[in-house]
Amino acid sequence: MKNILVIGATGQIGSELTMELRKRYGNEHVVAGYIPGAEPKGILKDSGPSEIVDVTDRTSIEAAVKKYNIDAIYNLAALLSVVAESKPMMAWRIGIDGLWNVLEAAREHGCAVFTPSSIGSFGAETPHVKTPQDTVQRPRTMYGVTKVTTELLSDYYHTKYGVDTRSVRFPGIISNVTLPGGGTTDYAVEIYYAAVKGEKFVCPVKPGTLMDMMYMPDALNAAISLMEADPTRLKHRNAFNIASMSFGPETIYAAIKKYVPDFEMVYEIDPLKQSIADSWPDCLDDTCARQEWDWKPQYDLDSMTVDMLEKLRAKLNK
Ligand code: AKB
Repeated sequence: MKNILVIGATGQIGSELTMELRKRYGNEHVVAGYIPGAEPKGILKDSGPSEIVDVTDRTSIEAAVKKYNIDAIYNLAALLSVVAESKPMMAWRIGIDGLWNVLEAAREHGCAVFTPSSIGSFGAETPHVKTPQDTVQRPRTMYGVTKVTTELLSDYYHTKYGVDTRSVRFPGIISNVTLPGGGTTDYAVEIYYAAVKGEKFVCPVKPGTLMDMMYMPDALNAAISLMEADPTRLKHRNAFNIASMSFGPETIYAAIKKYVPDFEMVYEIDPLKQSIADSWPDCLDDTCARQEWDWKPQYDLDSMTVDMLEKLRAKLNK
């Protein structure tokens, strides 16, 4: 990979992925693609090139690809699961019409493409414990529908046109830089902010609601390692199960309380979030990722909690 375009570079994953890619490949080789209203700021803006790239506008993608001689695209434009339920057509337009634009630009200009899938690509009929790599995918959310379609369309472009498409199924991503917006797993980020601010946390899902989660450094490493993996070893492409930790709200609360003893949490269930969470797996089996490209996470719940609390205390001056 020589020149990389990140579409959605100011979002939760994009803002940190862009910086990590710049660290690894050189600042000038990684272009931050953003839409008006979500301009890059601070170090993200100052450390390298940025360009308006709207995933729903193919000409803006092609212009950036040509201008910077791009050979790999990380396509992170998407609406998260909860917000996609209130804007299903927009979720499709960004997730799928947008993906089509990216894949066409990639086909024409010889780019590799990473477009994340999610644990949301599974549904109620999927085996929930140690969910296999290849299994039932019948989600009933618009987010899930777009993620399954993302996987299929990306595989189609690989087999039909030879476009080098690769992807992982991200769990809930926990980070301390940019907040997620409108996901089912957002509570696992918000709980840390509440703990550091000294606020009582109101949890939107019931105790015992297990979902896969991952600390941002492992998520970034997964995306970049997969894109660098030897293609001859890849039996799968779109998309690999990856996993590092799975917990319910009572477990993350206990992990935080160990370091913030007077932290309090109450439950106020959000029926939409609860029903989406109930339809998702408890924990994925990531054997194929481990075998085909040596996936190995670094963080568990405790080491993530220590790091999150330290980083957020510094960020929030607490
Ligand atoms: C969401 O909750 O919508 C996302 C996801 C798990 O894909 N964080």
